[in-house]
Amino acid sequence: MTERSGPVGFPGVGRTLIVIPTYNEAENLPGLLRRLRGAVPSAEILVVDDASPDGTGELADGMAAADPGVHVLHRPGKNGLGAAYVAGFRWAAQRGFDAVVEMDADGSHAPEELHRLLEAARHADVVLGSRWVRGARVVNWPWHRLLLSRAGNLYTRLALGMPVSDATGGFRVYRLAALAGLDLGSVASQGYSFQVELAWRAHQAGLRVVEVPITFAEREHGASKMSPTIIGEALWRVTQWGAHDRRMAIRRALHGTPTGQVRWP
Ligand SMILES: Nc1nc2c(ncn2[C@@H]2O[C@H](COP(=O)(O)OP(=O)(O)O)[C@@H](O)[C@H]2O)c(=O)[nH]1
Ligand SMILES: [Mg+2]
Repeated sequence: MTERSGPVGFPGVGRTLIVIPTYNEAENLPGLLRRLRGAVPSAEILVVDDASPDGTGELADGMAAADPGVHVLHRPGKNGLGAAYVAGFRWAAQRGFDAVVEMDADGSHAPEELHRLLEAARHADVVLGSRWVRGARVVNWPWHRLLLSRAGNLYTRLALGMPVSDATGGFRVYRLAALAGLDLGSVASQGYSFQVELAWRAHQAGLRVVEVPITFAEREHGASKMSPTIIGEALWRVTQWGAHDRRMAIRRALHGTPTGQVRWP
């Protein structure tokens, strides 16, 4: 029986596409895809590769040729995580998927935990896999990454006032109907501030956002693409969004409450 002839997609969520951005993940991708197909066979997979010099894209093509549930989107060069996800979400919307999953290629997010996020998506618009709620675990992360994540989330909470413990994580589920209202075309984030930007937009738009505890493990192969530029972009953007929130609050206090369409900065 093929994917499409059975009950369609994940029960209670519908046709689900797992979007995996890759840049030099050749050592990690084959094992991850094998585990994913075993753990959640009802979901399809889209690898979004930015012309990785290590051949990740060609490797993904080989896996897609052997499995109709695996697809590949090739982009011409390294253009950031945010742009890769926006391209992947568009691909899903054009093909009638009901939900998209965000997931790293490096094994930090366990395929065996994905079904818990999808189960939570039955009653939510956005599900955030969270490292900083009760029941979550972080394994083998060096102290400077722990510190960066805790400090980044604390600053985000203070600046944006969102009741979210882990706004920077990258293991998530979005229902496409909800994403459609977040105006992805105007998302400016290139790097990992993309994760904060989408959580913030979802919160601003009044979507149902829930957090599910995950076990996050440091990658075993390959190198992180985190860089001072990416951290700088996140700091700058979060500060700008916080200032925008405050301006809007002052405007509401002075001129009443113009509700209706949310305007992004
Ligand atoms: N397509 C694409 N994927 C990227 C880019 N930057 C990072 N990634 C992928 O995004 C995921 C998270 O990146 P990673 O380096 O593991 O970040 P870290 O977990 O914060 O250290 C991995 O699957 C990377 O291969 C990019 O510019 N383009
Ligand atoms: Mg990683």
